[in-house]
Parts: sequence; structure tokens; C-alpha cells
Amino acid sequence: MNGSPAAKRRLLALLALLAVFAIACDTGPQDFLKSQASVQTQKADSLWDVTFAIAVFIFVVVEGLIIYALIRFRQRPGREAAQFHGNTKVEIILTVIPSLILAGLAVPTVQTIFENSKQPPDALRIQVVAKQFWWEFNYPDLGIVTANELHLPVDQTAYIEITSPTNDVIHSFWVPRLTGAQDAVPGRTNTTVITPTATGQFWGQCKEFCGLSHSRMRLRVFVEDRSTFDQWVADQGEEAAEPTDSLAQQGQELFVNGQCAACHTISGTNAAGTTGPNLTHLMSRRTFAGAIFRMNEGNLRDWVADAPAMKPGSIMPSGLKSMGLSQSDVDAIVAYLLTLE
Ligand code: HEC
Ligand SMILES: [Cu+2]
Repeated sequence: MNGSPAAKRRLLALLALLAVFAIACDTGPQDFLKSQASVQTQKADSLWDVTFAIAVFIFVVVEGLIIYALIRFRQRPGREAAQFHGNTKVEIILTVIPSLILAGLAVPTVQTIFENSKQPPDALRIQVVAKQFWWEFNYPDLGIVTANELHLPVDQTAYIEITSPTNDVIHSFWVPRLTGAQDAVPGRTNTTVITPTATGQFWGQCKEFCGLSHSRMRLRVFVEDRSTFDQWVADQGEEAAEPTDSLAQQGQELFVNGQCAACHTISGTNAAGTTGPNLTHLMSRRTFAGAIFRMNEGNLRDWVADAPAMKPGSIMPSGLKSMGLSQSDVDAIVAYLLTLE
């Protein structure tokens, strides 16, 4: 290319800017431009379309008038600018028009807010408890407690209560394609409503800075057809199976009699802690620790050996460094965890 250095710099700056825009188009977990997948986000989206159309119209009119005035009344030799102070008529018009537009927009906005917070009588009740740095999901009417992966049946409204324990900090529950962000405030309950319209997997992310691993506090929502969801409910309702393999039995001993049991629940055993996720059906989840790591033997071994090394700031202490476990203890415990289907 044979432009001047200044032209090259300008081109480079433009390309850098384009790259920034391209990143914003990525279909990551926080993408909200892709097709909406719930009744509520679709309504919010249509409302936004109307607002945006009005804003574009006003922008074009106002900018057009400015450009017209700039050209029509530009300085010319021998022409003197008009000297006047204020114009009451114009000022009244320019106050009344925006007020009318805002009042007009308030009608569908308030309507949508009310429609989106309606709780139908057949709603599926779910409690979300946000903790550093993971999500607990309770289905009080189904007796299910799980973590990080939320299952919803398609076309049924879920009424979701969101909170955080009083000894925790503020988080925010956000699944862009299914629902707008809602704060999880210690000791307070906020609600949101989701009526999913399509099956599939949807990513969510904690949207309120909550500490070292805030960015690693994700969640996944699985929207399933009725029979898949019912099967999941039936599986989650069962107690954990007793391990038959001797290494796994040894792992269970270590788990139930060691520190793990103080923080984790495994139904059918004495482990009933609630500081950490319920592990009864750990292996039915595809990810763990805020939906960050794939559920597999290698990752679980690294996690039990030293959780804070994998996830900075994790409330779960290091197995090798703080819980007094040996590597062979870790292996036995992981063999046990792998049986929790
Ligand atoms: C002081 C409480 C505490 C103790 C003790 C503890 N954990 Fe945890 N555990 C946690 C917390 C909190 C998390 C969630 C961490 C996160 O995602 O940031 C967790 C997460 C986990 C997970 C991932 C679960 C999921 O679905 O995300 C596994 C598996 C696990 N712990 C196993 C163990 C084992 C095995 C032991 C005993 C060797 C143990 N934990 C001891 C608090 C504890
Ligand atoms: Cu957070």
C-alpha cells in the first residue's frame, strides 16, 4: 500500500474499531441479539423495537434540521446573524412534544412490565439462591435441589424467586435469551418469570460483581420437552445409589466422615451440609463449579485436590493443602463421586 503514514494510521485505527465491533457480535453467553427464547424476552424485544423506531425517527428529523440550518444560515460576507433572546412558542412546543412521546411510551412499557411479572396458577415454582460463586436451584414442590444447571419444561411458565444467603453478597441472575437480569440480594427475595418458547441450552452469567471468581459464576438452562423434563425430575427424586466398588466405598467413608459432609449433601447418607452444592446427582450435570468446568474424572480430581487453584477465591478449601487429604484419598473420593448419577 502506498498511502501517507497518516492515512495508514487512520486505516489501522478503523480496522481496530471494526474488530471491536466484531467482538460485540460474538454469540457468547451474554449475547442478547440472537432470537429471544421466552415469551417475556420477546415482549421486551418488541417494546425495544418500537422505542428504537421512534428514536431513529426523532434522530433523523433533528439531525436533518441541524444540517439544514447549518447550510442555509452559514456565514456569508455581509450577512449579520439575527439577534433575539428566546422564543416562548418554540420552547413550549419542544417541551410538550417529548412529554407526549414519553407518556405514550410509558403505556406499553408499564403494560409489558405487568404482563412479564404475572404468575399463572400452574407456574412451576423455583427458588434460586446465589452464592459465591455458584447457583443453587430448589424446586420446592418437586423436592429437588440442584446446582448451576437449571432444567425447565418448554411452554410452561416458571415463577422464579431469587435470593442470596444473609452471609453472602449481592449477585444477579441473568440468562439473556430467557430473562432480563434480576438482583439476588442477601435476605431479600426478587422474582422473575420465564415462559420458554424453544427447547435448547441457554447460558447465563452472574451480572453483579461479587468477588474474585465473579466471571466464573455462570449457569446453564436446559429447556426440555415435557417427557425429558419429567424423566429428569424422576431421576433427581431418587436417593444416591450405594457404591459397590471397594475404592468408591472407601471414598464414601472419607466423604461422609470427613469435612466434605459438613458442606455438601448427599441424600441417603449422613452428609447434609448446605454451604456447597448438593452432590446427590452430581454426575447428571455436565458442568460444575458455576458451569465452568466439564464434568469428567480429570477435572473432578483436580477440583477435590485443590479447588482454589482451579477457581480463585473458591469457598471450597483445598483437599491436599487444607483438608489433610492424600492423593490416594482424593482418588478414592473421586471414584465415589463418579457413582453419583
Ligand atoms: C467449607 C465448605 C466445603 C467443604 C469442606 C467442601 N466443599 Fe466442595 N464445594 C464447596 C463450595 C462452596 C462449592 C462451590 C464452589 C464454586 O463453584 O465456586 C463446592 C463445590 C464442590 C463440587 C462441585 C459441585 C458442582 O456441582 O458445582 C464438588 C464435586 C465438591 N465440592 C466436592 C467436595 C468434596 C469431595 C469435598 C471433601 C473432600 C468437599 N467438596 C469439601 C464447599 C465445600
Ligand atoms: Cu457475580
